[in-house]
Amino acid sequence: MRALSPDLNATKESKVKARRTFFRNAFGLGAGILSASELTRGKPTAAPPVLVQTPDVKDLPFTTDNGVKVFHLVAEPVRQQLAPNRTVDLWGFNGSAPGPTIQITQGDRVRIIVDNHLPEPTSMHWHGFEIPHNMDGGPGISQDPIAPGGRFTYEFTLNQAGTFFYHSHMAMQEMMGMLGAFIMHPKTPYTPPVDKDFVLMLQEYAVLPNNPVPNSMNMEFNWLVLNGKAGPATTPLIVRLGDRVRIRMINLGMDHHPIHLHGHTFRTTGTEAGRIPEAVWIPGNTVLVGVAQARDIELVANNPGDWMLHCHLPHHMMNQMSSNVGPMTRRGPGMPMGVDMNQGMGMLNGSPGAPTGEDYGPSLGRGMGVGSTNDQPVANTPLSAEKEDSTMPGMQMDQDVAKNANQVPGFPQDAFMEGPMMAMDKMVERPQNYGLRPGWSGFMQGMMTFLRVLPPDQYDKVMQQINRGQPASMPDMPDMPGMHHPM
Ligand SMILES: [Cu+2]
Repeated sequence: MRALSPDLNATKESKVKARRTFFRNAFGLGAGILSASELTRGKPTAAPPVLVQTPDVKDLPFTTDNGVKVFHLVAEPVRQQLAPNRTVDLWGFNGSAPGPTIQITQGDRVRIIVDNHLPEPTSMHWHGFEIPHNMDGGPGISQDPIAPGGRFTYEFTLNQAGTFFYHSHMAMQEMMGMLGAFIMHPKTPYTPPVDKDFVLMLQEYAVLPNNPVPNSMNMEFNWLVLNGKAGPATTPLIVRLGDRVRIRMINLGMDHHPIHLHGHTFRTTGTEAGRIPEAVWIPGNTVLVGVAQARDIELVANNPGDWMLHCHLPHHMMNQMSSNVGPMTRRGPGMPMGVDMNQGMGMLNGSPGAPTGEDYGPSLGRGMGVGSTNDQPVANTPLSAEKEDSTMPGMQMDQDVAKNANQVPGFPQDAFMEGPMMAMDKMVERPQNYGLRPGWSGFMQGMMTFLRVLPPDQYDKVMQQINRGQPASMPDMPDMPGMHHPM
């Protein structure tokens, strides 16, 4: 039995070692290391596949038992920090949501032990796998649900290749985070080979203010995450100028996400069912990743810069969506409890007659009418300096707005969307962010990250820091030091 843990944050040396171990395991060799030429015998143009990197998510190690790769997944409640000062209670696997990434090679036989540490039954579905029906994880259909405290062992041979995923097949549990990537590397490597291969999982949560548990029934999502992190807490994808890059995106949620990359044209090269033949690769700079779908894109990173990679739905490029919940997102008196619908939820009417008036508690919902006379005073944040000071002590909030701003229909929009005025570079500091333009973090929210295409010297500098393992600092700080106005 040999444990494998390709730790992507490890030193270069240990990474090389892990990669060798991976290939040794992947190709079923107990001893000896195959050279690249041996691996690709008869295919001189093909290099061995690189392991995928899933920023902010670990890989799942495995052991081997008579040639079977054995994985162990634990379904459990997890605490997940989506962004500084926003830690929520999700359900996931092995300590995170999404759960750890599984990487295997086409042809592998795998055994996956699933333990249920949730307070209710669950199931594990292998999305798109061509496996026997009794391994499909359909609760009540192909098997009994896995009882709380129970275990189910799945075992099957995988002859497919591509970007796959696993998820709970209990619908509401999916919306609590229960997803993970399952990458099947092809037996014969794809051509052309890529230098970097990334996985991004797209999820969304509706989290009411002052409440750490997502409302899985809600249709309005205010936290949009990539690999469990919302911008600016997402970890950028780091590539060297000239690299060929693959980015695999997986969507499990209630919305489709048009993912847009700046500065490059890519080809869509794969779906949730595997590789698309090269003759029908589609060029684009935006790819729609629908619910339950995966899309692989590939590009040559030939344009240096810190390029935004993000969902283009405007509401998915924000955090908190405080427009609808007003001052309750702040540290104030908290959510009023035990009052009637009018007083407690602002559902009927009140003073000054705004359904989401400042005096009432929050509700997420459409049509709150930013720009109307009534809603202006409470649109996105308390607009008076006194109110602001009282609700956000310690926060520097210089507001660059015109003197007559309140007379302009439509005001406020982005100036008060918690973005431009709330840069937090220091709070999300990590090696991958090294050298970004000061104040950048005020403009990266929700389903947003970077593809950083770095010239060799900058690339080496960032990689040095990554290899040194400089820790990311994202503390929950009561007074939010480190926040600053970027202007
Ligand atoms: Cu989106």
